[in-house]
Amino acid sequence: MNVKQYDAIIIGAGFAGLYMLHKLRERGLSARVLEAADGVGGVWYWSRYPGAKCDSDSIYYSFTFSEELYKKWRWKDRYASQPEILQYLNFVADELNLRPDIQLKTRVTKAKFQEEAKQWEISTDQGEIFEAKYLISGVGCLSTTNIPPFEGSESFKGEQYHTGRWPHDKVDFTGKRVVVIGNGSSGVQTMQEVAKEAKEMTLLMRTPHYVAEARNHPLSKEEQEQAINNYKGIREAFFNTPGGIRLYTTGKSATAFSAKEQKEKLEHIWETGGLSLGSVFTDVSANKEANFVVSQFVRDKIDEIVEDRDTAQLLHPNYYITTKRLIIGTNFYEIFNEDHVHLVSLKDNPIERIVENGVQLKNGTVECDVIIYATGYEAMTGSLLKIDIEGRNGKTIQEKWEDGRNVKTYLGLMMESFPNLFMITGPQSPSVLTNMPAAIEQHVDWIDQCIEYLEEKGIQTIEAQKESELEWAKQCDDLANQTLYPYTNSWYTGANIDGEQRGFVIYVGGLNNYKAICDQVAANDYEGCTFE
Ligand code: N01
Repeated sequence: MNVKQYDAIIIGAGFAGLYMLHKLRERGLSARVLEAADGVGGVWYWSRYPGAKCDSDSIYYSFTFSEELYKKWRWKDRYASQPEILQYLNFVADELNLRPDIQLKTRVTKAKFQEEAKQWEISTDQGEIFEAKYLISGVGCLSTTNIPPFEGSESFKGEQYHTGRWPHDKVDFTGKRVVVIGNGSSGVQTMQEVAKEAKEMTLLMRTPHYVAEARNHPLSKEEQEQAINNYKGIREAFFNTPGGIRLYTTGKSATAFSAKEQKEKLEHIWETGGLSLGSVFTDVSANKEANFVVSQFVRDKIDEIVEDRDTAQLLHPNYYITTKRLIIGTNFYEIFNEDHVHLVSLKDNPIERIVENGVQLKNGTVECDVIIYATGYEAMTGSLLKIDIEGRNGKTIQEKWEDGRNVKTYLGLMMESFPNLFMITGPQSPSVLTNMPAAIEQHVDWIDQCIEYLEEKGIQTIEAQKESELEWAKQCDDLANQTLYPYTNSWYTGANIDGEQRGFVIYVGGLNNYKAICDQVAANDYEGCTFE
């Protein structure tokens, strides 16, 4: 078999893979991106559901590593829609002339570390074999879709879609009865659009969630120019804020304000829109009292907006706000005032099976023509675990992480027994708690500098030490335990899949602090790692 040799193989052509490729090529290394889809874009290639948008302000949802590149692009709206983000990533691929080194329609199925040659052998679903010194994962945190194993789904006579694998052609809901399962970010955005067309729309809701107002709007020419002129400020926010983005904050604990002042601050955020309900007070995610103030504010808003008292009550979330990803929507709660929109709580009336004409619940069947699964992802670890990755001594990543139940990494970047394997925004890094392009740039820059170090010193492999993994896991746990996050079952903990807590696999200390730690590790000659 013809084995293709590269310095580095990068998995995935989303934000992460594109920037990694650019950096390694600038360094003079031969690198190839292998991408399963037939276009670049990563999650933004697949998530084409109606209304799909990013909830980071678009002016921050861009690469900042190149001032020239940043200044060449103009975002149309405050929150960029999926087609626009896909357009942006295609623009980046063209501007940086990345396409010659991106191989589409190629899924990596297996990667095996070869002890003697000290390199990775990578196999694809196209029957190809690649060999490379470095293997870099840009598979993303939210790319492997979760479709709950409801019995009978094959018997359904209508149409079925998952938000994360939406067809390229428009789906027409006119005159149809639509059931939506799931009300996370994807479900909320989808429902706002589907409700405009469908004859009937029913949400089957397992957990009510907090939905803040987005206040999306087209960016004026002045706003676009302001962003361009503020390039340095935006880049500065990437690496000097906890979330890689400037959000509104009072800089004080909720307890520093009277009840009236708290309400005024929260009203201001509701009116200006966005994710700042989580940042308005410094202790929303850490202090139960502060958290209650903000969560009660949203429950009160629901009561103000939703006319039917029972429906409003069912929509009341009761977990600590921000411990599941805060959702932003546009007049989301308002749709439940429309006669053709229905809400069914699954709490005491769970889904039993899918039948040929709808979804059978404990208390009866909801008949429909279309089922939309907005049921999320096997988050954080799912996409890596799907690849058969074998490190030293035949040890697989599934074994190392006990099928995702006991994740062990160093800085979320590397693993013991898996030399020269780097993860961009891997588990135990800040990743999904940040503006993703910021986290991605930080990781790619760090990996690139690490590779420079190895190449300059003629080192063949770098690998995390077991002890550094244990210490890192403890540091992540200790930080998480100072917050309210571990109190809630969510995709942050893996509990969205089977209800089983698997541990909190995100570094919650903020991207700014995390970057300082990573930089220190590099400055100390990659302490915590071993070399060969
Ligand atoms: O997925 P989710 P998502 N029976 O996991 C329900 C990013 N994103 O695709 O809460 C019934 O949040 C589940 O119920 P519960 C963003 O980071 C960003 O919406 O587990 N219901 C929940 O309601 C986001 O957080 C953007 O009880 C079931 C829903 O399905 C992340 O992606 C847009 C079920 C899943 O919600 C994931 O969002 C879209 C079952 N068996 C996505 N299993 C923006 O930038 C699951 N559910 C705006």
